[in-house]
Amino acid sequence: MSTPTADIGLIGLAVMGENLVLNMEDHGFTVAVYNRTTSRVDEFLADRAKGKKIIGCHSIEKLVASLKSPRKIMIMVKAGAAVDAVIDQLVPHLEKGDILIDGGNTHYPDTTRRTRALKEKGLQFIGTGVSGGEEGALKGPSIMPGGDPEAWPPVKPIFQSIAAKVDDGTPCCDWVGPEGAGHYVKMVHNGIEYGDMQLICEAYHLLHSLLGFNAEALHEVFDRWNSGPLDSYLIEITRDIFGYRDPETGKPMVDLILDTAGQKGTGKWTVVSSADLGVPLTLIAEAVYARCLSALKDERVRASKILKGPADESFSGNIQQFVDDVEMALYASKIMSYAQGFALMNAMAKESGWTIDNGKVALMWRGGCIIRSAFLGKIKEAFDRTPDLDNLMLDPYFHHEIERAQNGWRRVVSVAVSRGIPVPAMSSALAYYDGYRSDRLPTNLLQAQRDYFGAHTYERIDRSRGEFFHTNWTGRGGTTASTTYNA
Ligand code: 2AM
Repeated sequence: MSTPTADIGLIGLAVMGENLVLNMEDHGFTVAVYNRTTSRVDEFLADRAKGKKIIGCHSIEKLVASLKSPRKIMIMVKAGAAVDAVIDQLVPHLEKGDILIDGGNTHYPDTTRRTRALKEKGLQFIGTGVSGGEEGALKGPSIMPGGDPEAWPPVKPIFQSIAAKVDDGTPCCDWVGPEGAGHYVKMVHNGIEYGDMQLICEAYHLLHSLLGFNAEALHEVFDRWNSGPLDSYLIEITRDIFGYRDPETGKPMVDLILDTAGQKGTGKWTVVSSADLGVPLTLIAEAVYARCLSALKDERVRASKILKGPADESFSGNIQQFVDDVEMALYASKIMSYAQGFALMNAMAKESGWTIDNGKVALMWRGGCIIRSAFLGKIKEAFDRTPDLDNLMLDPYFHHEIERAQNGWRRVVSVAVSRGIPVPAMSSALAYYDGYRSDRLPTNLLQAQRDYFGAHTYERIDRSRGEFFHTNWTGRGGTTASTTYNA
């Protein structure tokens, strides 16, 4: 058999897989490729891979035999059972020290399970988030690898060379942490993406429905916002969407699109994890539920004929001031969303015994991925100043920014409430802010209620923490506290 020449192998030639292969080849790596339906391999070799250092393989054996040692094989197949199936096919052909990399949108517990199982077989596993869509995969994605740390040094030069780069050339790819940490961070990235998109949609709703801005005016507003603190990929594409007209009808395309959203599950996973860990992730949760509500299209159409809103749904005020206020509401809410997302990652790291460096994560998200923005550069700076920052809001830069934005933010939420425009993400973000900055919440009453009906006990403000009390509120119940009950 000839000497193996490939630096890395890739299995799964759907668009993301193909684009990653071309990106790797473009950076000087020889890539061996395999796909279950082998005609895909031939089509790829005859078309986009033609004349490149790409070795087409019709079997797993051939792929493995083409690879230099330690073998590095990236799996880009459908998340779930397909990944396990491919791993099972590969394992008998591998040697100790070989490295498998799952680059799909895998749920992080699966990555933890696979990392442990392969370690027992002497194999090294990486589960990596890859963000940036098809174009990112080709030109420079954000890459978030986690798993077996021993696997990282051999993979690092390949991943860091194909990743997006920030202005000073730093790659948007670094080691995230052990086990499922990489896929966890990618999941939170997707949750934050849900939040960012929902906030933009709420801003659009206000400007369009309340102020009557058409697509052309919206295009201008988003163009302006893109040169301020909201400067980001999502604001930029939103601007371009408003500028796009349907070639058939000549109407703004956005006006012709049905208002029901789909979702693949990563937003939901993020919210479920936040509930498991007891970390408020209110804005992303609202973003997930806003999609669910949008999907009830027929029900909403029926309800719209029955349920009345406020008598006055018009806007009376300074339009330019309100547009600026909406920008500030979007900005401040976005700060809340990222504050919650990073707090969630802190909690998960603590729970799992992982170390997740928030500054590195911000840098990985700074370029290449869907949520890339100038704002993430500021977040990186905040974590550089205080690596163990409890909450982004406490960083001096961000707390000044919130101060600057909050009057506009409050005006927008109150106008939206009084005029009947739903702004679930902006308003829940504000409630989180007001809750987080409260030294006393009404939870004293909640504790009294819990103690009243369930003898769940409470602590007192005039006694030391950790001392628990129970009151016989009615004079009828016993004095026994339900100390074993902990909900
Ligand atoms: P296919 O072309 O043979 O369908 C995205 O669906 C990618 O995942 C495709 O490359 C697809 O291969 C691959 N894929 C899906 N399920 C698979 C499985 N069980 N085994 C191997 N590859 C799979």
